[in-house]
Amino acid sequence: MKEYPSTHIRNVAVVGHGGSGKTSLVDALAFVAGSSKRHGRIKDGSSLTDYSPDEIERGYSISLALAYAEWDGVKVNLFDTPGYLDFAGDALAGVWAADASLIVLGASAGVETGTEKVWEYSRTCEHEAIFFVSMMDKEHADFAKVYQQIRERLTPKAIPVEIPIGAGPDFKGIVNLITKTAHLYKAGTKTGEYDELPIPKEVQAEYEKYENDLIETVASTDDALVERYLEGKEISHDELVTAMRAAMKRRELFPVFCGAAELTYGARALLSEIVELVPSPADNPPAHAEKWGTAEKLELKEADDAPFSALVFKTVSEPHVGDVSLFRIYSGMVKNGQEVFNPARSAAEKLNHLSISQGKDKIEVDVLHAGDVGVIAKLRDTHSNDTLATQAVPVVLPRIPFPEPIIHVAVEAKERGDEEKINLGLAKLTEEDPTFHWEYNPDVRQTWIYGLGERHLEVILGRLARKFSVHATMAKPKIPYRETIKGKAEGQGRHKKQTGGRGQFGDCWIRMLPMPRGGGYVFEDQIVGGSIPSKFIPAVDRGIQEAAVRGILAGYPVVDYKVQLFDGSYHTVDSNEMSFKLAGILAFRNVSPNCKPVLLEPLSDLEVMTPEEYLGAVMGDLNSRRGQILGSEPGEKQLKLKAVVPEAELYKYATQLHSLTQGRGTFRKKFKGYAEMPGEAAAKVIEEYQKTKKEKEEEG
Ligand SMILES: Nc1nc2c(ncn2[C@@H]2O[C@H](COP(=O)(O)OP(=O)(O)O)[C@@H](O)[C@H]2O)c(=O)[nH]1
Ligand SMILES: [Mg+2]
Repeated sequence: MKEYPSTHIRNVAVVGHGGSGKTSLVDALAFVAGSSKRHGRIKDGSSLTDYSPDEIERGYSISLALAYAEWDGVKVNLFDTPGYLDFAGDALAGVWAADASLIVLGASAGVETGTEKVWEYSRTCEHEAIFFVSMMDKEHADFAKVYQQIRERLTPKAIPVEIPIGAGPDFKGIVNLITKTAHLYKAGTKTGEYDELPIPKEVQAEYEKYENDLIETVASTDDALVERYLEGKEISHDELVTAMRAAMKRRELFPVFCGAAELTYGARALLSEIVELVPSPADNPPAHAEKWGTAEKLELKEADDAPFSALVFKTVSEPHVGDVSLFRIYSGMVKNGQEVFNPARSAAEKLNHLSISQGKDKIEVDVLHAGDVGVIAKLRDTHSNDTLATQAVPVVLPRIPFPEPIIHVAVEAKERGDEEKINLGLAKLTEEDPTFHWEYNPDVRQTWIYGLGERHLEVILGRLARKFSVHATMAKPKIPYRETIKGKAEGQGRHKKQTGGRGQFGDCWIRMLPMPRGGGYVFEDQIVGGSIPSKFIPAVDRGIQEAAVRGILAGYPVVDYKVQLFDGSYHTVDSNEMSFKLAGILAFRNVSPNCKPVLLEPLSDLEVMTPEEYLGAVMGDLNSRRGQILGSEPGEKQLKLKAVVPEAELYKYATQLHSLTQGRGTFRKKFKGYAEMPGEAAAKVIEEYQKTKKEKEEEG
């Protein structure tokens, strides 16, 4: 493997909606460059970057994967990312760790939800973006339409640099507006070879229009050029490219290219454009880092002579290898076998078998320079989003702001007794996937897993099975209802038992009153004249709390109430703590049903983003989920609808919203608090509880 200095590296994240042709494009780029020896294909499971068993089985990308193409003496690192929102964390990680986004669109599908999402990511990371309209050979391919959609839904600053010759089955080449030449593909070419020709007559008119647009757009980003343009003077190829590079850097211009990746059409031209237009790491401004454990800020030059720093942007577990860390060097260089330091975990790590990745193949290298991307297996204490640095300069880099999980389900062990193993496995999996969380919910005695979508959680359970050999299934999460009281009542709890020798005796009188929501539990000792000796009073309190855990109506913990202990009696010989605790339990059971008990349910604040045309459907659906709509406001491109919805009604909401909005709606959810449950819904929960209770009793 050749050694590539920072100036000869390009880092490009290949992003876009699922099925837009990203993985096929990465394959084509690596293959036509000769860096990958065979042209892998999605169809037969041989693709370069979709190599995990999960991906081959499903036929789409799940994990961020790396490949490279060597072109014109430059190594183009390609980050193939998944398109489905369930795996958006990996798309963000790819965009974050690269220097430019190559946004792939299908020529018939155009801009889709996933395209909007990755566009947002490229904006977050403030780096260059290039559009590639692929699948020009497909039925209904329409370059002009897709370009129009990019302008309307993403950015008016997009501008074609290539246009197709023909479309669908007639797609045969591309015209490059900068070089003013046409590439006509040799039918049946396996490596994207073409004849370079003058502009064919059939696209002459179109060419003139697009070329004019391009020059005008580029010129308008540069004061000196625009003057010359208006005077009608010629603008040279080099001037155009220099101005384009500068405008792309400021995100004032986004070039559009086209082709058909699966046929390798357009792959060679695209590589040349990437090498020419995308900045090398050496062009980047310094990385901002912080000295570990201090507030001291450091600026690290992306150069070999700066202290070493790298971010682990992804951890994957690979069969036969174990955990593999993908990292991007932000400053300094690193040698095979070198010891580095993970400051946040105070761990020294040895970079044995330092490698780069061509899909599943790992190619060992002696050295990696500033800005390059590497892989390393079996780091001991390093996880996704950790920084690797040196003992001498222990810095941490900014962390990737991974999206928060939006859905949760319960998991159940397929085999009894596996619960502990499942929880251990889940804990390990959160280390490799920051968009995945888990917790044990003691209220409902279930393990909950949180993720970005159902597919995401299915994949997690698949990994659990493969990596930890435990099998779990998804179940509906139980709702942690609560109970409370709305009225005031008083009464007695009296425990008396006479068994031969020493008996048991405890007797108390309590009053129960409601507290405001969130007010918690309050116990007031109002005993005067020692009707209960003070040493037994805490026992009454404990008894009440113990009884309250088991509820009044449906077995859920009772919250937000006050108990006043105002009278009682005792026996000098038979009274003890246990008796008074039992008296407390009895008092609670006697009095609480007379205090107008009600069920409380958790509510969530919901923010739904939807295109306006689906607003009616989304609101109707929320109404049927007992949602309270607070209003809607215009967002940047979509409407933002705010509502408060009971958690019990939000099971599988992500799937429903997806189908209501043709995949374009998204939502965020936050726990709001507890509120009284309406009678009808509450009655169902109580009925359910009575039913299971009866079943249990019958079982004995
Ligand atoms: N006709 C045609 N099909 C393509 C092209 N590129 C990809 N495909 C097919 O489209 C599907 C999705 O491609 P893939 O590369 O997995 O898309 P990704 O999800 O964006 O990575 C696969 O079945 C590919 O075989 C293309 O240029 N032309
Ligand atoms: Mg893919």
